[in-house]
Amino acid sequence: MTAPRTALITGITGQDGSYLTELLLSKGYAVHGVVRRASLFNTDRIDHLYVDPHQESRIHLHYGDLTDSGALRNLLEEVEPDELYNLGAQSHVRVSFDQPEYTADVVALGVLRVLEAVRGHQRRTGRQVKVYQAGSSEMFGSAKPRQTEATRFEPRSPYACAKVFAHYQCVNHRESYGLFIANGVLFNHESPRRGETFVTRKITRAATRIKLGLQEKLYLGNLDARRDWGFAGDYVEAMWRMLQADRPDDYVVATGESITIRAFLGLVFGALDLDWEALVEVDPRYFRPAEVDHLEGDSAKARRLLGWAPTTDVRALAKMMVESDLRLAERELVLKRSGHEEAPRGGYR
Ligand code: NAP
Ligand code: F7E
Repeated sequence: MTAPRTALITGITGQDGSYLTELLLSKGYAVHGVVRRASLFNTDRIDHLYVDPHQESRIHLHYGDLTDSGALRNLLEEVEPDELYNLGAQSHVRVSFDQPEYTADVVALGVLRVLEAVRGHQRRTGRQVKVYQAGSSEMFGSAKPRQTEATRFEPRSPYACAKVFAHYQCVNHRESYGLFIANGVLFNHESPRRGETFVTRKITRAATRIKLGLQEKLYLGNLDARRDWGFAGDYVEAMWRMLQADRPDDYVVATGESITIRAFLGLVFGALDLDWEALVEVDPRYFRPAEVDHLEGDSAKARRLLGWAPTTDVRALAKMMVESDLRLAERELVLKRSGHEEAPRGGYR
């Protein structure tokens, strides 16, 4: 019997980290994840997978941070992963304008720290560690759609600039040292586990709360941007496939369909028999110093070489998120009626 493969995931507590962990566990992997120390529990998305560390478990959590190269090096020595998925990031584009230096530290230099740790580990042990780097369609910025692997990067935010640095650093380590590093250039992907300050989840949370009388209005920024929204569960499958390929490469992962925020509002509020135009207001505080107007990806290469295809279009995605957030709002309503009202959490970005 062959030993189970071992994966190390940075960003395991995030949206993608949780879906990827489920996928890898279902394939028999032992999964190790890097968790940041926080003053409150921050493992909500993986708590259903995590078993008490005192029992036999295939998921193991370690404290670490992408700003701490010593901790990353030690983790590689301790875990000896076959595959490393680098998903950790300050991933909010608007916040990256407020915290550009921190964003660059984590999103750009953090990747360099991971790559150097992998290079050192491979040199010392002779073991290959395959690396997946979580690149983003934000790197395309103002480039004309449809964007492909051949499209020039024209980043429009500190986040996107940092991801471009990370992308080329990966290409450089691949070419200079022969490491197995795949860059995924993933377009927006969402789910019921999406962070509540990203626009799709902000909309499904608010619409379902409005439906149950828990909230009156929704305040948003630019409604005209177009995004190519897919389902996160499909996109982690593409990440895994990139590391099973014969050789490392770069791949665009997208559905190929884009719609505006307005159209997404129509899908979500329409599903709840609500008129979004009467319930949504534009608040300039959510505008960005520079906007990315239109992202729409062509994932023909991933479809051809990885056999990957999305299973969920934006309409099915909106429905899935509405159904999940409706259940959440219903629970909130029960709590409110029993006198346990929670203060609504409003992301100010
Ligand atoms: P997410 O939900 O924001 O999760 C980000 C993860 O990174 C969290 O686990 C977070 O930990 C962790 N993290 C943040 N700062 C860190 C640090 N200094 N050191 C170590 N870990 C850190 O993001 P996601 O949507 O799952 O996205 C996963 C990756 O794909 C990110 O790199 C993102 O930039 C990229 N990406 C996402 C999309 C998308 O549409 N979702 C598209 C393209 C690329 P905490 O839980 O403690 O905050
Ligand atoms: O914004 C507009 C906003 O924050 C989408 C990250 O996962 O995907 C994500 O980045 C659009 C933008 O995602 C609000 O101006 C309007 O045009 O949901 P978002 P994003 O910026 O596309 C990429 C691929 C990543 O890599 C990132 O990590 O929606 N918008 N009103 C708003 N956006 C937010 N957040 N909040 C609003 O109120």
